[in-house]
Amino acid sequence: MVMFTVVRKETTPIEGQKPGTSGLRKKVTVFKQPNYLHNFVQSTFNALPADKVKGATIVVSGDGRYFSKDAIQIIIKMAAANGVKCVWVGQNGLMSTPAVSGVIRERTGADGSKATGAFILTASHNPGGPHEDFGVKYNMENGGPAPEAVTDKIFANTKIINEYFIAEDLPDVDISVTGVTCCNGPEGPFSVEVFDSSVDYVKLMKSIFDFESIQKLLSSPKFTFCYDALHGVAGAYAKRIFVEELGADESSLINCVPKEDFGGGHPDPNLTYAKELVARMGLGKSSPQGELPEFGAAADGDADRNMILGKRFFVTPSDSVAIIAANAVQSIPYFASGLKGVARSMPTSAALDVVAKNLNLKFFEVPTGWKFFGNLMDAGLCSVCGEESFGTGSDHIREKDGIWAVLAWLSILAFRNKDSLDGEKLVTVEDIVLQHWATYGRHYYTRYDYENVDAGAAKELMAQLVSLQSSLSDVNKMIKEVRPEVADVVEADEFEYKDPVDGSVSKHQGIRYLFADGSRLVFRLSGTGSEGATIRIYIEQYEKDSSKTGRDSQEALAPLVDVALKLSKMQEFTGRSAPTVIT
Ligand code: G16
Repeated sequence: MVMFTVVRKETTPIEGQKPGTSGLRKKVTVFKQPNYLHNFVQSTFNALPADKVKGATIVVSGDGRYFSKDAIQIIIKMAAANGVKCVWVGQNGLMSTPAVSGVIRERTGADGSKATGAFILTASHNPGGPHEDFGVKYNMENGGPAPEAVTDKIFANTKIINEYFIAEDLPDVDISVTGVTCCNGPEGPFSVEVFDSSVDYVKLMKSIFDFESIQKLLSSPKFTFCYDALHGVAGAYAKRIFVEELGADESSLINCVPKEDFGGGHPDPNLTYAKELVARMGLGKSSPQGELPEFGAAADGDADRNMILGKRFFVTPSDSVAIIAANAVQSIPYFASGLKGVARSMPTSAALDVVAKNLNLKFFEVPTGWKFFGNLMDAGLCSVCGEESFGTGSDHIREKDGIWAVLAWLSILAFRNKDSLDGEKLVTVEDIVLQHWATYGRHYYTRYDYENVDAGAAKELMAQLVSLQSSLSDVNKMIKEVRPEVADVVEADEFEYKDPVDGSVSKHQGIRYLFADGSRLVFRLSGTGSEGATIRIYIEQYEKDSSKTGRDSQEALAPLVDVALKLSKMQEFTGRSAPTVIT
């Protein structure tokens, strides 16, 4: 058996290792700097309780982006040197973020152990490759992202670190084949188990959804389907689930081979970056040849995000979570006994609020960041949650789950069509959304992103928006100058959240302007970029009158957009005359 020794290496703090909304995300060139990854990993080990490291089992895997394979070997060696007993790795280093969460919660190792946490190597929807992004985040024993108390501690540790530990003489583990590699170190046995995580994930999905009814839908000649993994890790699960388990045609899958650089694309499932799917679904500029698929969906790099499309129809993520919540009990066996509650992030539209009110469900509004949902779920307060940023999920794990969201929609479609599969016409995605609006009203919604803006300018813009909040009469005067038809602002603040479970308080979670007619403008700086700053403007307007819910959303929201640009002085501060992405 291989023996290894532990080496103590001296190091010095490296600036800028503050985890963002979801882990530390930087350019690969930054991560490759001497000791950069080592410092962050050691700072993480030092931030955890000793028993979650010494003698523990941890998961190390990710979306397979460039630099993952090197990073996995480094983390295995550092784990061994820090007294971890076993490291679980997905075959070829691949494991989607939701699959990692499921593995932590559900899997039992060959030696009967359970994992206490995971290093997830991903920068999510950011591009990959030698000059693009890499990322590391740590998930806890509940399967969810480390809470702020832990990420703050990790950051504090990065500022004082002076040593790290590594088993330099431990040979690289072949992560391309499944199996267990055992070795011995100064503190006893250490092993690395490589396995195919799609087996565990399929089992989990089968315990939630009625695969038989989805299979019936997919086998109907009237139902056509298209899934785009944008060359992210979702591809590793899509074939197993959609083709092998549910009988979809292999041609339904596009870009489903995971690639280190996502095929040179931007693995972000939105109308701008999921170009091929958008064109296939008839939402592009030119009309595609032949019949359009009935249902389309895309995932991001680490497969926790999703975009849902119908034929020539886009479902906003805010509507998607509301529709899933409204239909979950009838359509998805996992929820048959009812929902414990629902939750959304603050900038997400209030479509879910209306469902919660109508169905008399507990409802929570949390800051942006999936970690905030975890506490609610652990306390049994929330079953379904979602975010405007293409994240939807449930308490089956503690991450958002892209494939789960697709299966949820397929379940709703299967339920709605259970008696019409042989009939004339299927109930479509668009039908379901229109019926939803007719029942609950429509929240017109759009998000404007200004990417890679000068960080100083972005800060000044935000500070200006905060100072403006001290005089609503000035604000309303400015609004009347640009768009007299827009309602008055009646309240303006910075969103602050007190976690109802542990009482922790998160401040400065977005600047809000709330209007008399229920419309909202929200301004935030993204916490997931790797360079410069990204300013997000979230624009929302509620329409209850069902004769007015069919407008084009950009047209309906144009007055509020003008107001947002005026209040923020966007062009003045950033020099930008248009956003980088509109969703
Ligand atoms: C992460 C978080 C989400 C958040 C999203 C965007 O997702 O888990 O909760 O909504 O970032 O955050 P921001 O607006 O700060 O960029 P992911 O998919 O990037 O891990």
